[in-house]
Amino acid sequence: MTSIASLTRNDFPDGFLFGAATAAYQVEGHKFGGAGSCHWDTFAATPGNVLRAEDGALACDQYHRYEEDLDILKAGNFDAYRFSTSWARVIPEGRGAVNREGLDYYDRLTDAILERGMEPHVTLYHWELPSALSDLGGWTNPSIARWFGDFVEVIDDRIGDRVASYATINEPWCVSYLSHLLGHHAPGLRNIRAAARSMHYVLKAHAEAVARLRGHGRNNLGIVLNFEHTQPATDDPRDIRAAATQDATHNRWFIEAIAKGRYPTEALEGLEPYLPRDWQEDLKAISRPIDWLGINYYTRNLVAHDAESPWPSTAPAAGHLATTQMGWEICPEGLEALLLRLKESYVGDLPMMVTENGMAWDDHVRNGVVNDPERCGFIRDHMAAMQRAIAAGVNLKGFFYWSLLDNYEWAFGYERRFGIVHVDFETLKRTPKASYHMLKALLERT
Ligand code: IFM
Repeated sequence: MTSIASLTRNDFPDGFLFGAATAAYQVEGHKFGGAGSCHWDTFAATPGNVLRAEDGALACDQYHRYEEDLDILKAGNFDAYRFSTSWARVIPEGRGAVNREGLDYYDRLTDAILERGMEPHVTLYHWELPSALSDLGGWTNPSIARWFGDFVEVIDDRIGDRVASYATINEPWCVSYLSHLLGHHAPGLRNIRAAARSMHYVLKAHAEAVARLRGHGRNNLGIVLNFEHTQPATDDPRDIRAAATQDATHNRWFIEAIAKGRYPTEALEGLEPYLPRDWQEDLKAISRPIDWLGINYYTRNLVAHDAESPWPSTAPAAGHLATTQMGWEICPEGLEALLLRLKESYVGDLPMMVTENGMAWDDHVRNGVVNDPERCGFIRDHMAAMQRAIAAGVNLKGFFYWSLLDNYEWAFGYERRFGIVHVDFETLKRTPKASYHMLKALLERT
């Protein structure tokens, strides 16, 4: 196998796709183009939720600067752009009237990607729920599946003829558990009943989207799940059990429902009392076949038992690995293990793509350049991990770096920089970082 330092595009299978990803609210500039209020606007406006109460009103202004961003991506020798469509931009009230300007934007963006010889990979929901739907309970309302299906059809009617792949939902764990039990993301609830319901309804919404898009004849449908490498903090059986519980709620809940039509017992232990009545009846639809699986992977998590806390009685424990600006441990071996686990236990030879992987760092422009050797190493190490998984038989078809641009990192505002392209949030000037130039060289076709 090639050494990490000399990896190139040629070390991956023919047709392996290299791209970069962003998401609507994080880059577009939500105040432009007639978008409606979304639950991140109000979450950010609530004291204490978001660093400096920053929101996505301006973000990177990709709404006006998408051509510049796509030129940068193309010049970096990338094959594909992963972007998301904002529900609140396209249907400002969540249901009913469509904002033509919003749809026109995604139409222009899709064409601009294709004109540059790249592939558009679309995520239909990446978190900007229209406030009008949030008022009705958002992801805890059983009707959300139907509302989402209607939105998805509006998008597909306009750009579906040119989309390379669709992901229905980005990171259902974040949409539900992180946002309704841990309260870190909009709508900021800390309520186990809301969490259990949203964990079920987000999967129903996924299933509804798959059904509607199949009805339109689409065969490029997937979902993007976020996984961590979960390990017990010690050999103590209580820590081992805590890690198994966290693995079940974080890593297994969504893939097990989709791939096997069931929820893990270790998660049902705490969540079943709060699931909606007759939840079992939905699992057949939830497990209807998809065409590919998207994997977001960033870190390992050590888990300890917390006797003070009610179920799931887990607490994070400190590890010894190097960390990113997010405090996340860097663990490429976890990605390799995850890809093998998914193949062996869940999806077999179903095509998979790493739809997000990357790191935040406190990057600065100095003398017109940004040196980010830590990120260069991170990318190479994770590429080597993917390569090992491919050599072991994993049907991995692509890799998208998160993110093309520094952008709105949710509760951390604009402080955490994940981009391979630096953004000055005063002037919005883009400066490709050393990691961008490294990838450009690595991806050059020879
Ligand atoms: O910025 C986020 C993205 O929106 C979803 N996946 C994780 C990224 C880094 O936290």
